[in-house]
Amino acid sequence: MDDENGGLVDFEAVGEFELIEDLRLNYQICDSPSEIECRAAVEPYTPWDQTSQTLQCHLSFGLICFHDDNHNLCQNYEVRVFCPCSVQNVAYNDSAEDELCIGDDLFKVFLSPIMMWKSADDYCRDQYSIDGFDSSLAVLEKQEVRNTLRTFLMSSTVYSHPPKHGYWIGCNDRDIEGTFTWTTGEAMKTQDMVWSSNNPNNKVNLRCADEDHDQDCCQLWEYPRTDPVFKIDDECCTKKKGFICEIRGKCAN
Ligand SMILES: [Ca+2]
Ligand SMILES: [Ca+2]
Ligand SMILES: [Ca+2]
Repeated sequence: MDDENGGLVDFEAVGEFELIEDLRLNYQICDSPSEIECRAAVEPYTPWDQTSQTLQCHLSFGLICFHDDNHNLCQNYEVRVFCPCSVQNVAYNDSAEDELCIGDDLFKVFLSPIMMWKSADDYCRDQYSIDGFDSSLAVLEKQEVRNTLRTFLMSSTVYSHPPKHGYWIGCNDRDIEGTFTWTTGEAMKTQDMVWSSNNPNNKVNLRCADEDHDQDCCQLWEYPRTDPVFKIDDECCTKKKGFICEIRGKCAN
């Protein structure tokens, strides 16, 4: 529930909610989980009941934190549930990925591990800039690339509903607000149709840990949630998401 368009009720204004019944909409969770773990995203090694905040964490409902109980701001919390061994418990393993060639370039789509934008770009460069190939988070300047990737995501039951509701791709406006550039350094041409409606909106959210708390990094966004079309959206760079790497020239010949 940490996305920007939560629904009809603005739950974010009231608190932080990670309800199991809501998580079931996007994650495969067994019918009878045996255990739950809650933790603050910024303090992952502190047990939830030893943080300075007042919240509830229970297997019967998930996690509830009201801003009113916490000086008007709950931290961002994460939950996970455990299932008995005989039951498949999670949909995403440590490196759920698929890949496809578009033209000469190879695109690798990662559901997990989820990472912040910069870490994801570093990962693409570190893992795949070998044998003379150049790699980074994916550049979607070409319409053919954009639409092939969107069609791939939309047509897959698993990839159409990624954890954290989007995939990092290789553009941002961190240097000059409102001017987006690709990871290759080339400018992103202004084409309204490539953006999700009402975006880029540079939405400010105090829970975004970035400087200015605004939105400077690009994702292919799972929106609308029921039938996502994966257009481009600007998002808080320090959120952790799946991502798409591009290895340029890998598919030539
Ligand atoms: Ca900014
Ligand atoms: Ca921005
Ligand atoms: Ca946005």
